[in-house]
This record gives sequence, C-alpha cells and structure tokens, in this order.
Amino acid sequence: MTPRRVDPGSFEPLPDYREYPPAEMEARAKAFAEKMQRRRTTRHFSEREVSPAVIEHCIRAAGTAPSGAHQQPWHFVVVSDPAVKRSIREAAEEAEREFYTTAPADWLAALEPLGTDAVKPYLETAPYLIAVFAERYGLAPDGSHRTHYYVNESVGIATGFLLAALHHAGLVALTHTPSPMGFLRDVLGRPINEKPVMLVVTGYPAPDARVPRLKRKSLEEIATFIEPRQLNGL
Ligand code: IYR
Repeated sequence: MTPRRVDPGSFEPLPDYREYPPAEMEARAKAFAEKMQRRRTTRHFSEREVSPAVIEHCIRAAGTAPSGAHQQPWHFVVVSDPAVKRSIREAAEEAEREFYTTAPADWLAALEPLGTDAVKPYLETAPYLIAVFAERYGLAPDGSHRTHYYVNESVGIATGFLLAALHHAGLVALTHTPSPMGFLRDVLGRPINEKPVMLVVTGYPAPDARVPRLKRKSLEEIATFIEPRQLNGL
C-alpha cells in the first residue's frame, strides 16, 4: 500500500525562541504568577482616557492565541464612542433586568457574593468596551461556509490573553456577559457568522474601586501532579 502523502505546507525554523537558565526560568514563572495574582475584576471604572495604542497592543497580544487549524476565529470590536456605549448599556440593562427577575434562585444565590445587579453604569463610564465575537464559521465573499474547529476553546484562549495583556499594561477589566447578547451583533453591525461571546470592559479603576472579598483556590485544589514512579525504594 502506498502511504498517504499529505502536503505538509510550508515550514520554517522556530523563530525567536528564548531559553533562560533554569534559575531565571523559575524566577520568571514565579514573577508572572505573582503578577497575575494581582489581577482583580472590578466593576468600578474611572472615566480617565486610555491611549488607543494600548488597547491595540493588547488586542495584538490576544491575536497571538493558538486556534483550531489556525483559523483565528475571533473578532474584537473596540467601542469608545459614547453614543454606542449608551446603546450597549441600554440593551444590556434591558436583558439583565429580565435575567435578574427570572433567573433560577440557585444562580442568583451564586452571584450574591459579587453584588451584581441589572444596573451597569460601567458600560458608559469605562473608556473602552471590547466586544469579543466568535466566527462560528468562515464566510467567503461568495457566501460559501468554511467549517471552523474548536471555536469556543480558541476564542476563550484569545480572551484570556487579552485579559492578561490588559492587566500587564496596568488596566483593569471586567468580563461582562449580558444574557442574551445577540443585540451586540446588530448594534455593532457584525456579520451573521459571528456570535457575540462577551464584553470586556476596560480602563483605569475608579479611585474608590472596590472588589468583593474572594479567595482563590490553592495550587493543591486546582492541580494534581502525577510524578514519575519510584522504581527502587517504596
Ligand atoms: N450576566 C449577568 C449575571 C452574571 C452572571 C455571572 I455566571 C457572573 O459571574 C456575573 C454576572 C450580569 O452581568 O450581571
């Protein structure tokens, strides 16, 4: 039988890889974990302006995420226009009023520690709303569809990169998921193959910004390490 031959595409040597001496590697890993430990979600934003270049760089970082078949099935819409922010706030609050009056009691109880409600002033206060869209499938100019793979995973990873980049730059962010959020596609004029996934609200924290007293799970709670078996000795 002749082996199936696949065109391997075009390859190049791994560019720009950096190796660090082991001690430096450990120090870098620790410093990054400590930096991420300082990230907090707050709902209290300042109106202070943020340079658009910062947001652009953070989105460039998000766009480096790995994706299923390298289809990069994400699109970020950056909103700083006050009138558009107001339309988003109005539609989100309408959806949220419905949510908070009809959501199951256990869901509302789970949200209790966060102190959230249907009133979302930060959608107007914060200088930027970044709407994250997932391209459920690719749409060619002739209208034909191209299947996209692992869309949720890919967009989730890219959004994680975005949140890490915003934090690294010195901004705070809030992931907001108005429910339902189909209105975002209409308000922002996005094509039918794109599904809104979440809003990332970002800017400086308000001087009196507050956060709920929450505890993160410990390493032992979130990870299990299967060590190499000891062959001699018990
Ligand atoms: N979408 C609502 C409710 C909400 C749901 C979860 I899960 C949260 O972690 C926070 C809020 C809202 O944004 O208020």
